[in-house]
Amino acid sequence: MNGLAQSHSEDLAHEVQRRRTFAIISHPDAGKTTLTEKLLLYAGAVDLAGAVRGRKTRRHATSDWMALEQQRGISITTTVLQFEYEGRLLNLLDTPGHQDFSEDTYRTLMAVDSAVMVLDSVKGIEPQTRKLYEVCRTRKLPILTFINKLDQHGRAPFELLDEIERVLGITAVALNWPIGQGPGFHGVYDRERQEILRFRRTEHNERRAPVMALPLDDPGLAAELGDDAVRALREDLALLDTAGPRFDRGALLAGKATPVFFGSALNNFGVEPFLAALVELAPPPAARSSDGRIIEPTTESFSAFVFKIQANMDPRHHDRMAFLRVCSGRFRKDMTVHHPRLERTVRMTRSHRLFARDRETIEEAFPGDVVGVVNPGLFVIGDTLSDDPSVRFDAIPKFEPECFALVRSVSVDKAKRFRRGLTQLEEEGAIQLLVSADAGQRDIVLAAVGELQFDVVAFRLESEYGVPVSIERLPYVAARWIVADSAAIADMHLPYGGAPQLRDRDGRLVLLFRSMRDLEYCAERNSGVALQRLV
Ligand SMILES: Nc1nc2c(ncn2[C@@H]2O[C@H](COP(=O)(O)OP(=O)(O)OP(=O)(O)O)[C@@H](O)[C@H]2O)c(=O)[nH]1
Ligand SMILES: [Mg+2]
Repeated sequence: MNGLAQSHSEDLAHEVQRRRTFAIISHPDAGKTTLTEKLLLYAGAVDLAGAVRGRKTRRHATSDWMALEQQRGISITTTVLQFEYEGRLLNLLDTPGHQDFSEDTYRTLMAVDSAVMVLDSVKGIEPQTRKLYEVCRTRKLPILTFINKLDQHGRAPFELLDEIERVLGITAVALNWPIGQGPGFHGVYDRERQEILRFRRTEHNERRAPVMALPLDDPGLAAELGDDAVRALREDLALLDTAGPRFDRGALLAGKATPVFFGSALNNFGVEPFLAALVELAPPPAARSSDGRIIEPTTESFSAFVFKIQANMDPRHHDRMAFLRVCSGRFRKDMTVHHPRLERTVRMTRSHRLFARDRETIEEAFPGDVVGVVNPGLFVIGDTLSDDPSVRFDAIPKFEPECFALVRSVSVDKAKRFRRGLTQLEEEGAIQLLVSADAGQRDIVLAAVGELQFDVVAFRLESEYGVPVSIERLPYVAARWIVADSAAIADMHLPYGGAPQLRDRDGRLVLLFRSMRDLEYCAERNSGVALQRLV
Protein backbone atom coordinates (compact mmCIF):
# COMPACT_ATOMS: atom_id res chain seq x y z
CA MET A 1 0.00 0.00 0.00
CA ASN A 2 1.47 3.39 -0.86
CA GLY A 3 1.50 6.23 1.68
CA LEU A 4 -1.55 7.99 0.32
CA ALA A 5 -3.66 4.81 0.13
CA GLN A 6 -2.64 3.94 3.67
CA SER A 7 -3.66 7.31 5.08
CA HIS A 8 -6.90 7.04 3.13
CA SER A 9 -7.75 3.72 4.74
CA GLU A 10 -6.66 4.98 8.16
CA ASP A 11 -9.11 7.85 7.68
CA LEU A 12 -11.86 5.41 6.84
CA ALA A 13 -11.06 3.28 9.90
CA HIS A 14 -11.07 6.40 12.07
CA GLU A 15 -14.44 7.54 10.70
CA VAL A 16 -15.90 4.08 11.30
CA GLN A 17 -14.55 3.95 14.84
CA ARG A 18 -16.12 7.23 15.84
CA ARG A 19 -19.63 6.41 14.63
CA ARG A 20 -22.53 5.09 16.70
CA THR A 21 -25.72 4.17 14.88
CA PHE A 22 -28.56 3.18 17.19
CA ALA A 23 -32.34 2.98 17.37
CA ILE A 24 -34.41 3.99 20.37
CA ILE A 25 -37.14 1.41 20.89
CA SER A 26 -39.99 0.64 23.29
CA HIS A 27 -43.69 0.29 23.87
CA PRO A 28 -45.64 3.50 23.09
CA ASP A 29 -45.25 6.38 25.51
CA ALA A 30 -42.22 5.14 27.45
CA GLY A 31 -40.44 8.37 26.47
CA LYS A 32 -38.31 7.61 23.37
CA THR A 33 -38.97 10.94 21.69
CA THR A 34 -38.52 12.85 24.95
CA LEU A 35 -35.23 11.07 25.60
CA THR A 36 -34.18 11.77 22.00
CA GLU A 37 -34.88 15.46 22.45
CA LYS A 38 -32.85 15.56 25.66
CA LEU A 39 -29.93 13.71 24.08
CA LEU A 40 -29.97 16.44 21.41
CA LEU A 41 -30.03 19.08 24.13
CA TYR A 42 -27.06 17.59 25.98
CA ALA A 43 -25.09 17.07 22.79
CA GLY A 44 -25.66 20.71 21.92
CA ALA A 45 -27.58 19.82 18.76
CA VAL A 46 -30.56 21.91 19.93
CA ASP A 47 -30.37 24.97 22.18
CA LEU A 48 -33.74 24.52 23.81
CA ALA A 49 -35.55 21.24 24.22
CA GLY A 50 -39.07 20.94 22.84
CA ALA A 51 -41.85 18.75 24.19
CA VAL A 52 -43.99 15.95 22.79
CA ARG A 53 -47.15 17.49 24.15
CA GLY A 54 -47.23 20.95 25.44
CA ARG A 55 -48.60 24.39 25.38
CA LYS A 56 -49.17 25.75 21.91
CA THR A 57 -46.38 28.27 22.20
CA ARG A 58 -43.78 25.64 23.03
CA ARG A 59 -41.51 24.03 20.48
CA HIS A 60 -42.33 20.49 19.55
CA ALA A 61 -39.83 17.72 20.06
CA THR A 62 -37.53 17.69 17.02
CA SER A 63 -38.11 14.10 16.09
CA ASP A 64 -41.92 14.25 16.02
CA TRP A 65 -41.79 16.56 12.99
CA MET A 66 -44.84 15.26 11.13
CA ALA A 67 -48.02 17.32 11.58
CA LEU A 68 -50.05 14.29 12.67
CA GLU A 69 -47.40 13.29 15.20
CA GLN A 70 -47.59 16.75 16.77
CA GLN A 71 -51.36 16.72 16.76
CA ARG A 72 -51.62 13.32 18.45
CA GLY A 73 -48.49 13.39 20.61
CA ILE A 74 -47.28 10.03 19.26
CA SER A 75 -44.53 9.03 16.86
CA ILE A 76 -45.68 7.58 13.55
CA THR A 77 -42.51 7.22 11.58
CA THR A 78 -38.82 6.71 12.35
CA THR A 79 -36.82 9.92 12.48
CA VAL A 80 -33.12 10.08 11.72
CA LEU A 81 -30.93 12.57 13.58
CA GLN A 82 -27.23 12.91 12.98
CA PHE A 83 -25.18 14.90 15.47
CA GLU A 84 -21.79 14.99 17.16
CA TYR A 85 -20.89 14.53 20.78
CA GLU A 86 -17.38 14.51 22.21
CA GLY A 87 -15.76 13.71 18.89
CA ARG A 88 -18.22 10.89 18.16
CA LEU A 89 -20.73 10.99 15.37
CA LEU A 90 -24.15 9.69 16.33
CA ASN A 91 -26.84 8.48 13.98
CA LEU A 92 -29.90 8.27 16.23
CA LEU A 93 -33.10 6.69 14.94
CA ASP A 94 -36.16 7.46 17.05
CA THR A 95 -38.76 4.80 16.26
CA PRO A 96 -42.54 4.75 16.76
CA GLY A 97 -43.71 2.43 19.54
CA HIS A 98 -47.26 1.72 18.35
CA GLN A 99 -47.63 -1.71 16.84
CA ASP A 100 -49.53 -0.37 13.83
CA PHE A 101 -46.29 1.34 12.84
CA SER A 102 -43.98 -1.47 13.85
CA GLU A 103 -42.97 -2.45 10.32
CA ASP A 104 -41.10 0.84 10.15
CA THR A 105 -39.46 0.09 13.51
CA TYR A 106 -38.43 -3.41 12.37
CA ARG A 107 -36.84 -2.02 9.23
CA THR A 108 -34.98 0.52 11.31
CA LEU A 109 -33.62 -2.28 13.46
CA MET A 110 -32.08 -3.75 10.29
CA ALA A 111 -30.14 -0.53 9.77
CA VAL A 112 -28.56 0.02 13.20
CA ASP A 113 -25.71 -1.46 15.22
CA SER A 114 -27.30 -1.19 18.65
CA ALA A 115 -30.53 -0.23 20.37
CA VAL A 116 -31.55 1.83 23.36
CA MET A 117 -34.48 0.20 25.12
CA VAL A 118 -36.56 2.68 27.11
CA LEU A 119 -38.68 1.37 29.99
CA ASP A 120 -41.31 3.26 31.90
CA SER A 121 -40.46 2.75 35.58
CA VAL A 122 -44.16 2.58 36.45
CA LYS A 123 -45.05 -0.01 33.83
CA GLY A 124 -41.92 -2.12 33.49
CA ILE A 125 -41.65 -4.30 30.40
CA GLU A 126 -44.67 -3.79 28.19
CA PRO A 127 -45.76 -6.06 25.32
CA GLN A 128 -44.37 -4.05 22.42
CA THR A 129 -40.99 -3.69 24.14
CA ARG A 130 -40.89 -7.43 24.47
CA LYS A 131 -41.60 -7.98 20.79
CA LEU A 132 -38.98 -5.47 19.73
CA TYR A 133 -36.50 -7.01 22.11
CA GLU A 134 -37.04 -10.36 20.33
CA VAL A 135 -36.09 -8.74 17.03
CA CYS A 136 -32.94 -7.32 18.62
CA ARG A 137 -32.11 -10.71 20.03
CA THR A 138 -32.43 -12.43 16.66
CA ARG A 139 -30.13 -9.82 15.21
CA LYS A 140 -27.78 -10.08 18.23
CA LEU A 141 -27.97 -6.32 18.63
CA PRO A 142 -26.31 -4.90 21.74
CA ILE A 143 -28.92 -3.17 23.92
CA LEU A 144 -28.55 -0.37 26.44
CA THR A 145 -31.46 0.20 28.80
CA PHE A 146 -32.74 3.54 30.05
CA ILE A 147 -35.35 3.26 32.79
CA ASN A 148 -37.37 6.44 32.49
CA LYS A 149 -39.93 8.39 34.51
CA LEU A 150 -38.21 7.97 37.87
CA ASP A 151 -39.96 11.23 38.79
CA GLN A 152 -43.12 9.14 39.12
CA HIS A 153 -43.90 6.60 41.82
CA GLY A 154 -42.81 3.53 39.92
CA ARG A 155 -41.63 0.06 40.75
CA ALA A 156 -38.62 -0.55 42.95
CA PRO A 157 -35.37 -0.51 40.94
CA PHE A 158 -34.44 -4.07 42.00
CA GLU A 159 -37.84 -5.26 40.84
CA LEU A 160 -37.29 -3.63 37.44
CA LEU A 161 -33.88 -5.27 37.02
CA ASP A 162 -35.37 -8.57 38.00
CA GLU A 163 -38.17 -8.14 35.46
CA ILE A 164 -35.69 -7.47 32.65
CA GLU A 165 -33.83 -10.65 33.50
CA ARG A 166 -36.93 -12.78 33.99
CA VAL A 167 -39.00 -11.59 31.05
CA LEU A 168 -36.28 -10.96 28.49
CA GLY A 169 -33.73 -13.50 29.66
CA ILE A 170 -30.85 -11.02 29.52
CA THR A 171 -28.49 -10.04 32.35
CA ALA A 172 -29.31 -6.54 33.61
CA VAL A 173 -26.34 -4.65 35.05
CA ALA A 174 -27.13 -1.36 36.77
CA LEU A 175 -24.35 1.08 35.94
CA ASN A 176 -26.02 3.80 37.91
CA TRP A 177 -28.65 3.85 40.62
CA PRO A 178 -31.56 6.19 41.32
CA ILE A 179 -31.63 8.33 44.43
CA GLY A 180 -35.25 8.42 45.54
CA GLN A 181 -38.29 8.10 43.30
CA GLY A 182 -41.37 10.16 42.50
CA PRO A 183 -41.20 13.77 43.70
CA GLY A 184 -38.23 12.74 45.87
CA PHE A 185 -36.13 11.67 42.85
CA HIS A 186 -32.91 13.63 43.20
CA GLY A 187 -30.53 12.09 40.73
CA VAL A 188 -28.34 9.06 40.18
CA TYR A 189 -25.29 7.46 41.73
CA ASP A 190 -22.59 6.64 39.19
CA ARG A 191 -21.23 3.26 40.28
CA GLU A 192 -18.01 3.46 38.31
CA ARG A 193 -17.01 6.97 39.29
CA GLN A 194 -18.53 6.48 42.71
CA GLU A 195 -20.23 9.80 42.82
CA ILE A 196 -23.67 11.16 43.32
CA LEU A 197 -25.11 13.35 40.58
CA ARG A 198 -27.75 15.51 42.15
CA PHE A 199 -29.93 17.28 39.58
CA ARG A 200 -32.26 20.24 39.90
CA ARG A 201 -35.35 20.90 37.88
CA THR A 202 -35.54 23.79 35.47
CA GLU A 203 -38.55 25.71 34.28
CA HIS A 204 -40.27 23.85 31.40
CA ASN A 205 -37.27 21.47 31.28
CA GLU A 206 -36.03 23.25 28.21
CA ARG A 207 -32.46 23.67 29.40
CA ARG A 208 -29.91 21.35 30.95
CA ALA A 209 -30.64 20.57 34.58
CA PRO A 210 -28.06 22.04 36.97
CA VAL A 211 -26.10 19.19 38.49
CA MET A 212 -23.86 18.81 41.50
CA ALA A 213 -21.41 15.91 41.92
CA LEU A 214 -20.88 14.63 45.48
CA PRO A 215 -18.93 11.69 46.89
CA LEU A 216 -20.90 9.13 48.87
CA ASP A 217 -19.13 10.11 52.09
CA ASP A 218 -19.77 13.83 51.70
CA PRO A 219 -20.67 15.18 55.15
CA GLY A 220 -23.42 17.37 53.69
CA LEU A 221 -25.17 14.46 51.94
CA ALA A 222 -27.99 13.95 54.44
CA ALA A 223 -28.76 17.65 54.42
CA GLU A 224 -28.88 17.61 50.65
CA LEU A 225 -30.88 14.43 50.03
CA GLY A 226 -32.53 13.62 53.37
CA ASP A 227 -31.59 10.86 55.84
CA ASP A 228 -33.95 8.26 54.42
CA ALA A 229 -32.73 8.64 50.83
CA VAL A 230 -29.08 8.36 51.91
CA ARG A 231 -29.75 5.28 54.04
CA ALA A 232 -31.73 3.59 51.27
CA LEU A 233 -29.02 4.38 48.73
CA ARG A 234 -26.28 2.92 50.93
CA GLU A 235 -28.28 -0.26 51.52
CA ASP A 236 -29.07 -0.67 47.83
CA LEU A 237 -25.47 -0.14 46.81
CA ALA A 238 -24.24 -2.67 49.35
CA LEU A 239 -26.69 -5.22 47.97
CA LEU A 240 -25.74 -4.44 44.39
CA ASP A 241 -22.03 -4.77 45.15
CA THR A 242 -22.43 -8.16 46.77
CA ALA A 243 -25.23 -9.74 44.76
CA GLY A 244 -25.41 -7.81 41.48
CA PRO A 245 -23.78 -8.97 38.23
CA ARG A 246 -20.59 -7.27 37.03
CA PHE A 247 -20.54 -5.44 33.74
CA ASP A 248 -18.91 -7.37 30.93
CA ARG A 249 -18.48 -5.59 27.60
CA GLY A 250 -18.26 -8.88 25.72
CA ALA A 251 -21.69 -9.88 27.06
CA LEU A 252 -23.13 -6.51 25.96
CA LEU A 253 -21.71 -6.90 22.45
CA ALA A 254 -23.08 -10.43 22.23
CA GLY A 255 -26.53 -9.18 23.25
CA LYS A 256 -26.42 -11.26 26.48
CA ALA A 257 -26.27 -8.43 29.01
CA THR A 258 -27.66 -4.92 29.07
CA PRO A 259 -26.22 -2.02 31.03
CA VAL A 260 -29.05 -0.22 32.84
CA PHE A 261 -29.34 3.50 33.56
CA PHE A 262 -32.02 5.37 35.48
CA GLY A 263 -33.41 8.83 34.93
CA SER A 264 -36.20 11.10 33.90
CA ALA A 265 -36.02 12.30 30.32
CA LEU A 266 -38.74 14.86 30.96
CA ASN A 267 -36.81 16.55 33.78
CA ASN A 268 -33.36 16.07 32.21
CA PHE A 269 -32.26 13.92 35.18
CA GLY A 270 -29.71 11.26 34.28
CA VAL A 271 -29.65 12.12 30.57
CA GLU A 272 -26.08 13.38 30.41
CA PRO A 273 -24.55 10.36 32.18
CA PHE A 274 -26.54 8.15 29.85
CA LEU A 275 -25.28 9.98 26.75
CA ALA A 276 -21.69 9.80 27.98
CA ALA A 277 -22.03 6.04 28.60
CA LEU A 278 -23.83 5.48 25.31
CA VAL A 279 -21.00 6.80 23.16
CA GLU A 280 -18.52 4.68 25.11
CA LEU A 281 -20.50 1.45 25.25
CA ALA A 282 -22.47 1.32 22.00
CA PRO A 283 -20.38 -0.40 19.34
CA PRO A 284 -19.15 1.25 16.14
CA PRO A 285 -20.60 0.02 12.81
CA ALA A 286 -20.56 -3.76 12.52
CA ALA A 287 -19.80 -6.00 9.55
CA ARG A 288 -22.80 -7.05 7.45
CA SER A 289 -23.53 -10.19 5.52
CA SER A 290 -24.28 -10.34 1.83
CA ASP A 291 -25.15 -13.82 0.55
CA GLY A 292 -23.14 -15.37 3.35
CA ARG A 293 -20.12 -13.14 2.65
CA ILE A 294 -19.02 -10.78 5.40
CA ILE A 295 -18.55 -7.16 4.39
CA GLU A 296 -16.39 -5.25 6.84
CA PRO A 297 -17.21 -1.54 7.20
CA THR A 298 -13.57 -0.65 6.56
CA THR A 299 -13.59 -2.32 3.14
CA GLU A 300 -12.73 0.42 0.63
CA SER A 301 -15.49 -0.68 -1.70
CA PHE A 302 -18.69 1.28 -1.03
CA SER A 303 -21.93 -0.52 -0.14
CA ALA A 304 -25.27 0.55 1.32
CA PHE A 305 -28.92 -0.42 1.38
CA VAL A 306 -32.24 1.42 1.42
CA PHE A 307 -34.29 0.78 4.56
CA LYS A 308 -36.86 3.53 4.42
CA ILE A 309 -38.59 5.92 2.06
CA GLN A 310 -40.45 9.03 3.11
CA ALA A 311 -42.25 11.55 0.92
CA ASN A 312 -42.74 15.27 1.58
CA MET A 313 -40.49 15.61 4.60
CA ASP A 314 -39.75 19.18 3.73
CA PRO A 315 -42.81 21.15 2.63
CA ARG A 316 -40.59 23.32 0.42
CA HIS A 317 -39.50 20.30 -1.60
CA HIS A 318 -42.27 17.93 -2.53
CA ASP A 319 -39.90 15.06 -3.02
CA ARG A 320 -39.33 11.57 -1.78
CA MET A 321 -36.33 10.71 0.31
CA ALA A 322 -34.70 7.29 0.34
CA PHE A 323 -32.79 6.52 3.56
CA LEU A 324 -29.54 4.72 2.83
CA ARG A 325 -27.54 2.97 5.51
CA VAL A 326 -23.90 3.03 4.48
CA CYS A 327 -22.30 -0.33 5.27
CA SER A 328 -18.76 -0.07 3.86
CA GLY A 329 -16.38 2.27 2.10
CA ARG A 330 -17.03 5.93 1.43
CA PHE A 331 -20.10 7.54 0.04
CA ARG A 332 -19.31 10.46 -2.25
CA LYS A 333 -21.81 12.81 -3.75
CA ASP A 334 -22.18 12.22 -7.48
CA MET A 335 -20.52 8.80 -7.33
CA THR A 336 -21.81 6.14 -9.70
CA VAL A 337 -22.83 2.85 -8.11
CA HIS A 338 -24.34 -0.46 -9.11
CA HIS A 339 -28.04 -0.99 -8.55
CA PRO A 340 -28.38 -4.79 -8.85
CA ARG A 341 -32.19 -4.91 -8.74
CA LEU A 342 -32.43 -2.63 -11.77
CA GLU A 343 -29.30 -4.13 -13.33
CA ARG A 344 -27.90 -0.71 -14.07
CA THR A 345 -25.73 1.96 -12.54
CA VAL A 346 -27.02 5.12 -10.89
CA ARG A 347 -25.38 8.42 -10.03
CA MET A 348 -25.85 9.49 -6.42
CA THR A 349 -26.74 13.13 -6.82
CA ARG A 350 -28.65 15.11 -4.18
CA SER A 351 -27.44 13.44 -1.00
CA HIS A 352 -28.20 14.79 2.45
CA ARG A 353 -27.40 14.59 6.10
CA LEU A 354 -30.70 14.33 7.98
CA PHE A 355 -31.73 16.04 11.14
CA ALA A 356 -35.40 15.09 11.51
CA ARG A 357 -37.12 17.01 8.70
CA ASP A 358 -34.12 19.27 8.08
CA ARG A 359 -31.60 18.35 5.46
CA GLU A 360 -28.17 19.56 4.53
CA THR A 361 -26.27 18.64 1.38
CA ILE A 362 -23.31 16.37 2.05
CA GLU A 363 -20.29 15.57 -0.06
CA GLU A 364 -19.22 12.47 1.84
CA ALA A 365 -20.52 9.86 4.28
CA PHE A 366 -19.09 6.82 6.05
CA PRO A 367 -20.23 3.41 7.29
CA GLY A 368 -22.91 3.76 9.95
CA ASP A 369 -24.26 6.95 8.41
CA VAL A 370 -27.78 7.29 7.20
CA VAL A 371 -27.78 9.33 4.01
CA GLY A 372 -30.97 10.83 2.61
CA VAL A 373 -31.00 10.70 -1.18
CA VAL A 374 -33.77 12.23 -3.21
CA ASN A 375 -35.58 9.37 -4.86
CA PRO A 376 -36.84 9.97 -8.36
CA GLY A 377 -38.47 6.53 -8.26
CA LEU A 378 -35.27 4.50 -8.61
CA PHE A 379 -35.12 3.09 -5.11
CA VAL A 380 -37.37 0.77 -3.16
CA ILE A 381 -36.97 -0.52 0.39
CA GLY A 382 -34.36 -3.27 0.48
CA ASP A 383 -32.32 -2.10 -2.54
CA THR A 384 -28.57 -2.58 -2.33
CA LEU A 385 -26.27 0.03 -3.89
CA SER A 386 -22.57 -0.67 -4.18
CA ASP A 387 -19.29 -0.45 -6.05
CA ASP A 388 -19.20 -4.21 -6.27
CA PRO A 389 -22.13 -5.60 -8.31
CA SER A 390 -22.00 -8.93 -6.50
CA VAL A 391 -22.98 -7.40 -3.13
CA ARG A 392 -26.60 -7.88 -2.20
CA PHE A 393 -27.67 -7.35 1.38
CA ASP A 394 -30.27 -9.56 3.04
CA ALA A 395 -33.87 -8.75 2.19
CA ILE A 396 -35.83 -6.63 4.64
CA PRO A 397 -38.77 -8.61 6.04
CA LYS A 398 -42.28 -7.55 5.09
CA PHE A 399 -45.35 -7.81 7.27
CA GLU A 400 -48.65 -9.34 6.25
CA PRO A 401 -51.50 -6.87 5.87
CA GLU A 402 -54.39 -7.57 8.25
CA CYS A 403 -56.58 -4.50 7.77
CA PHE A 404 -58.31 -3.38 4.61
CA ALA A 405 -60.24 -0.28 3.61
CA LEU A 406 -61.70 1.43 0.58
CA VAL A 407 -60.27 4.84 -0.11
CA ARG A 408 -62.06 7.44 -2.24
CA SER A 409 -61.24 10.99 -3.16
CA VAL A 410 -63.96 13.31 -1.91
CA SER A 411 -63.50 15.72 -4.82
CA VAL A 412 -63.80 14.36 -8.34
CA ASP A 413 -61.44 16.88 -9.94
CA LYS A 414 -58.37 15.75 -8.02
CA ALA A 415 -58.06 12.24 -9.44
CA LYS A 416 -54.51 12.72 -10.67
CA ARG A 417 -53.21 14.07 -7.41
CA PHE A 418 -55.11 11.40 -5.50
CA ARG A 419 -53.39 8.69 -7.56
CA ARG A 420 -49.97 10.30 -7.21
CA GLY A 421 -50.37 10.68 -3.46
CA LEU A 422 -51.43 7.07 -3.02
CA THR A 423 -48.62 5.77 -5.21
CA GLN A 424 -46.03 7.78 -3.31
CA LEU A 425 -47.37 6.68 0.06
CA GLU A 426 -47.35 3.07 -1.14
CA GLU A 427 -43.65 3.42 -1.95
CA GLU A 428 -43.00 4.14 1.73
CA GLY A 429 -44.08 0.58 2.45
CA ALA A 430 -46.70 1.16 5.16
CA ILE A 431 -49.69 0.47 2.91
CA GLN A 432 -50.33 -1.47 -0.25
CA LEU A 433 -52.78 -0.49 -2.97
CA LEU A 434 -55.03 -3.15 -4.42
CA VAL A 435 -57.42 -2.62 -7.28
CA SER A 436 -60.24 -4.84 -8.42
CA ALA A 437 -59.21 -7.59 -10.83
CA ASP A 438 -62.40 -6.78 -12.72
CA ALA A 439 -61.32 -3.97 -15.08
CA GLY A 440 -64.75 -2.30 -14.87
CA GLN A 441 -64.31 -1.64 -11.16
CA ARG A 442 -62.09 1.25 -10.16
CA ASP A 443 -62.20 1.05 -6.40
CA ILE A 444 -58.90 1.24 -4.56
CA VAL A 445 -58.41 -0.92 -1.51
CA LEU A 446 -55.72 -0.07 1.04
CA ALA A 447 -54.06 -2.98 2.79
CA ALA A 448 -52.12 -2.30 5.99
CA VAL A 449 -50.64 -4.03 9.02
CA GLY A 450 -52.55 -1.82 11.46
CA GLU A 451 -55.61 0.33 11.13
CA LEU A 452 -53.98 3.53 12.38
CA GLN A 453 -52.25 3.54 9.01
CA PHE A 454 -55.58 4.49 7.42
CA ASP A 455 -55.78 7.63 9.58
CA VAL A 456 -52.25 8.47 8.52
CA VAL A 457 -53.05 8.00 4.83
CA ALA A 458 -56.20 10.14 5.07
CA PHE A 459 -54.40 12.88 6.98
CA ARG A 460 -51.40 12.93 4.67
CA LEU A 461 -53.41 12.83 1.44
CA GLU A 462 -55.22 15.91 2.61
CA SER A 463 -52.30 17.79 4.17
CA GLU A 464 -49.50 16.82 1.78
CA TYR A 465 -51.39 16.38 -1.50
CA GLY A 466 -54.45 18.55 -0.92
CA VAL A 467 -56.87 15.68 -1.52
CA PRO A 468 -59.56 15.06 1.11
CA VAL A 469 -60.57 11.39 1.13
CA SER A 470 -63.09 9.10 2.71
CA ILE A 471 -62.01 5.78 4.13
CA GLU A 472 -64.36 2.88 4.64
CA ARG A 473 -63.18 -0.13 6.59
CA LEU A 474 -63.75 -3.49 4.89
CA PRO A 475 -64.55 -6.68 6.79
CA TYR A 476 -61.49 -8.68 5.65
CA VAL A 477 -58.77 -10.00 7.90
CA ALA A 478 -56.24 -11.61 5.56
CA ALA A 479 -54.86 -11.39 2.04
CA ARG A 480 -53.25 -14.15 -0.02
CA TRP A 481 -51.38 -13.86 -3.29
CA ILE A 482 -52.50 -16.45 -5.83
CA VAL A 483 -50.05 -18.40 -7.91
CA ALA A 484 -51.80 -20.59 -10.49
CA ASP A 485 -52.78 -20.57 -14.15
CA SER A 486 -55.91 -18.73 -15.15
CA ALA A 487 -57.96 -21.90 -15.68
CA ALA A 488 -57.22 -23.07 -12.13
CA ILE A 489 -58.12 -19.64 -10.84
CA ALA A 490 -61.42 -19.61 -12.73
CA ASP A 491 -62.28 -23.03 -11.22
CA MET A 492 -61.45 -22.09 -7.66
CA HIS A 493 -63.85 -23.02 -4.87
CA LEU A 494 -64.41 -19.87 -2.89
CA PRO A 495 -65.85 -19.63 0.61
CA TYR A 496 -69.53 -18.84 1.08
CA GLY A 497 -69.95 -15.13 0.47
CA GLY A 498 -66.92 -15.09 -1.84
CA ALA A 499 -63.46 -13.63 -1.60
CA PRO A 500 -62.83 -10.53 -3.70
CA GLN A 501 -60.11 -10.77 -6.32
CA LEU A 502 -57.79 -7.82 -6.57
CA ARG A 503 -54.45 -6.96 -8.14
CA ASP A 504 -51.41 -5.40 -6.53
CA ARG A 505 -49.20 -2.78 -8.17
CA ASP A 506 -47.32 -5.43 -10.12
CA GLY A 507 -50.56 -6.90 -11.42
CA ARG A 508 -50.41 -9.98 -9.20
CA LEU A 509 -53.67 -11.52 -8.10
CA VAL A 510 -54.69 -11.20 -4.43
CA LEU A 511 -57.69 -12.69 -2.62
CA LEU A 512 -59.15 -11.15 0.52
CA PHE A 513 -60.76 -13.26 3.25
CA ARG A 514 -63.32 -12.40 5.88
CA SER A 515 -62.01 -14.91 8.38
CA MET A 516 -59.19 -17.38 8.88
CA ARG A 517 -61.77 -20.15 8.52
CA ASP A 518 -62.63 -18.91 5.02
CA LEU A 519 -58.96 -18.85 4.21
CA GLU A 520 -58.39 -22.40 5.48
CA TYR A 521 -61.43 -23.60 3.53
CA CYS A 522 -60.07 -22.03 0.38
CA ALA A 523 -56.62 -23.55 0.88
CA GLU A 524 -58.06 -27.04 1.50
CA ARG A 525 -60.48 -27.02 -1.41
CA ASN A 526 -58.01 -25.68 -3.99
CA SER A 527 -54.94 -27.85 -3.66
CA GLY A 528 -53.72 -26.90 -7.15
CA VAL A 529 -53.56 -23.21 -6.26
CA ALA A 530 -50.81 -21.75 -4.11
CA LEU A 531 -52.03 -19.16 -1.62
CA GLN A 532 -48.98 -17.16 -0.60
CA ARG A 533 -48.72 -14.93 2.40
CA LEU A 534 -46.57 -12.25 0.84
CA VAL A 535 -44.66 -11.81 -2.36
N1 LIG B 1 -43.41 12.04 34.20
C1 LIG B 1 -42.67 11.83 33.14
N2 LIG B 1 -43.23 11.83 31.92
C2 LIG B 1 -42.42 11.61 30.86
C3 LIG B 1 -41.04 11.38 30.99
N3 LIG B 1 -40.52 11.20 29.77
C4 LIG B 1 -41.55 11.31 28.90
N4 LIG B 1 -42.69 11.57 29.55
C5 LIG B 1 -44.03 11.80 28.98
O1 LIG B 1 -44.52 10.59 28.42
C6 LIG B 1 -45.32 10.86 27.26
C7 LIG B 1 -44.80 10.05 26.09
O2 LIG B 1 -43.51 10.51 25.75
P1 LIG B 1 -42.87 10.28 24.32
O3 LIG B 1 -41.47 10.77 24.42
O4 LIG B 1 -43.74 10.80 23.26
O5 LIG B 1 -42.91 8.70 24.25
P2 LIG B 1 -42.52 7.78 23.01
O6 LIG B 1 -41.90 6.57 23.62
O7 LIG B 1 -41.71 8.55 22.05
O8 LIG B 1 -43.95 7.42 22.40
P3 LIG B 1 -44.26 6.85 20.90
O9 LIG B 1 -43.22 7.41 20.00
O10 LIG B 1 -45.61 7.33 20.55
O11 LIG B 1 -44.16 5.37 20.99
C8 LIG B 1 -45.24 12.37 27.03
O12 LIG B 1 -46.38 12.96 27.57
C9 LIG B 1 -43.99 12.78 27.81
O13 LIG B 1 -44.05 14.10 28.28
C10 LIG B 1 -40.47 11.40 32.31
O14 LIG B 1 -39.28 11.25 32.53
N5 LIG B 1 -41.34 11.62 33.33
MG1 LIG C 1 -41.97 8.91 20.05
